[in-house]
Order: sequence, then structure tokens, then C-alpha cells
Amino acid sequence: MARTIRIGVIGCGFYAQNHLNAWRDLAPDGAALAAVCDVDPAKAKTAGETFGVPWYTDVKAMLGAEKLDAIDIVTRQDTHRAIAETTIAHGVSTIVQKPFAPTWEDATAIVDAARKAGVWLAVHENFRFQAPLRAVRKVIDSGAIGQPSWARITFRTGFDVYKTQPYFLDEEKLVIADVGVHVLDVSRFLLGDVSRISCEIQRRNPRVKAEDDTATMLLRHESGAVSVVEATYEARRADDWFPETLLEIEGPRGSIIVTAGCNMKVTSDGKATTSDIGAPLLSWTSHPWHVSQEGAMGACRHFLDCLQRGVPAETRGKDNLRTYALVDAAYRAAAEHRAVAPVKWI
Ligand code: 89Y
Repeated sequence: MARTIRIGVIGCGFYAQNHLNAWRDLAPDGAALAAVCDVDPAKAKTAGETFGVPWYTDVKAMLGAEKLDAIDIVTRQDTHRAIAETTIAHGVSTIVQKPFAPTWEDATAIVDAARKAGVWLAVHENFRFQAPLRAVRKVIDSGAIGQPSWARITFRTGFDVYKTQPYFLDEEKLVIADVGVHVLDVSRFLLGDVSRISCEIQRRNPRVKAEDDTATMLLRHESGAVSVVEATYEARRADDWFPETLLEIEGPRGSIIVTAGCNMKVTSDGKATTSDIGAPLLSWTSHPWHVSQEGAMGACRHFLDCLQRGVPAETRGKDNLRTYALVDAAYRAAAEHRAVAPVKWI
């Protein structure tokens, strides 16, 4: 039986419910949700009572009172650096929700603090852990289409994200920072690192303060592959498949097309096969959020496994800086009207 990992969750808001449910479901695999914390006592108390664990409103109080192996920080990004520096200073393995931090300086400071302290650090970048995207990666790894040379990866929705995440309306940076980061990470996951990116942004919704509720990005990958990466909250479609990521990938031997409803069509050497690559509902997931919720569960499962084995996560801090650098480069490319090479952090 693998080692038990005692986990404290900081932040008990809207999306944190998925993390709490995921950790509880992972109990048979060795996860022990041990404590929760939120600055809002009502949220902390509700989560504590729902999941049957002690609750706190102060991070240091929780760290002092509980013996924890890992902390999952699921708060808003402006709080990540201060909380992560505290958990890292306590020597506790730390998972930070995406977006990693509001600035490159904050994100690199967290990675640096973990490196110096020798503390395990991961970013909860969950899209790449969704069942459909894992299935796509498996096809690529099988060689069925050959080395990917072109892709279009797209997240287009008109789902009222402003209702569930009202702070979106006031963000300085919106669609690339919030969901573009996921899709850019998916492009790295499927096609590898990126040598340059160009980007056009649009504000199509006048209620949004940020200049970007829509982004159209063009990437050249180090492998030579080219991808078009799109993200918008302003697509008005009768059939809205929020929060699915749809894609087309081409290689010398064939292609992978993922269409709405988690359908995948793979063409290999002229022969096509279709399959359903969705995952079944969990007791606490429901449509339309299921794909995202199941991805959060996949990410937690991966982190648990890595913590038990004492190995770095796929989305370890240092790796995630490469995705973060792409987000930064996209904003710079949009502002400067040119292709930009993402910064490399050593
Ligand atoms: O915040 C976003 C995310 O990470 O996934 C979906 C979302 O909640 C809205 O696009």
C-alpha cells in the first residue's frame, strides 16, 4: 500500500470544491484530506463540516496545528505568492492553482523559494490531465499520425463564465491569463516547447475591463510544428460545448480530430477510426463542468502518485514557468504587433 499523504486545502471557494471532492475520492489511493482553510469563516466551516475535517481561517495556524505532507492552494492568484512562501518555509510540499501568479516576478519567486528550500512544488494545471487530452496524447505517442506538424487547439465558448467567476469582469488580463494558459499548456503537452508566438487580442464584450476576452495565437514549436491556439468567452453558438477543448492535429501519416462531445476521429495511413474519449460522470461531477472537474481529479491523482513516489510532477513549478512564459509572450506579442520568443528560465 502506497504511503498516505496528508493534505491541507487552502481556499474553499467555487473551484476548490472540485479539489476537495477529488482528494476525498482519492482516499483509497492514499490521500488523506486532513484540514481546510479559508479567510472567510463561513466557507471554511462549511467545507470542514462537509468533508469532516478541522477548519481554519489562518494558514499559519493550520500549519502549526496539523501535520501535513502537502498543501493545495486554491485561492485567487494574487494571494499565491504569500501563501506559497509560507507553506514552502514550513517545508510542506505545495500545489498552486493556476494561474500560477499575477506576474512573472511572483511566479519565479515561488519556484526559486521551493528550489532553495528543496520543497516539492507543482502547479494545478489541469487541462492536460483531462481524459480526452490524455487520449489524444496516447495516439500521438503510438506514432499513428507520425510526428505532429500542424495543429489547431481551440477553446471557444459563450457560457456565462462571468456568473460563476464574476471577478473576470474586473481582471487586468482575462482570457489568455485565465483559460488561454490551459490551452497553451495543452499545445506544449501535445506538440512540445515553443520558439515564438504571435497573438491578436480583442475585447468583444464591453462589460469586460481587460483588453482580451478573445485571443488568436500562432505558435512555432521547437519541433518545427505550427499551431493555432484560440481562446474566447464571446463565441455565440447554439451548440456550446463549454468547457471542452477541441482540436485538429496533423502529421505525415494522418490526423486526430476531436469534436464536441469528446469524439475523436483518428486517420492513420488512410484508415479512419472514431471513438468516445470522454470519461464517465463521477458522483460529484455534472455537465457542463464534468470535463473540467474530471481533469482536476486527474491532476490530483497525478500529484498524489508523484508525492508518494517522491518524484517531480509533470507540471512542476519549473516546467509550468514555460507555460507561464508563453502567456507573457502572447501578451507582449499582442501589444508589440510581432512574434515574440518566450523567456527561458534557468
Ligand atoms: O477559469 C477557467 C478554467 O480554468 O477552466 C474553465 C474556467 O472556469 C472558465 O473558463
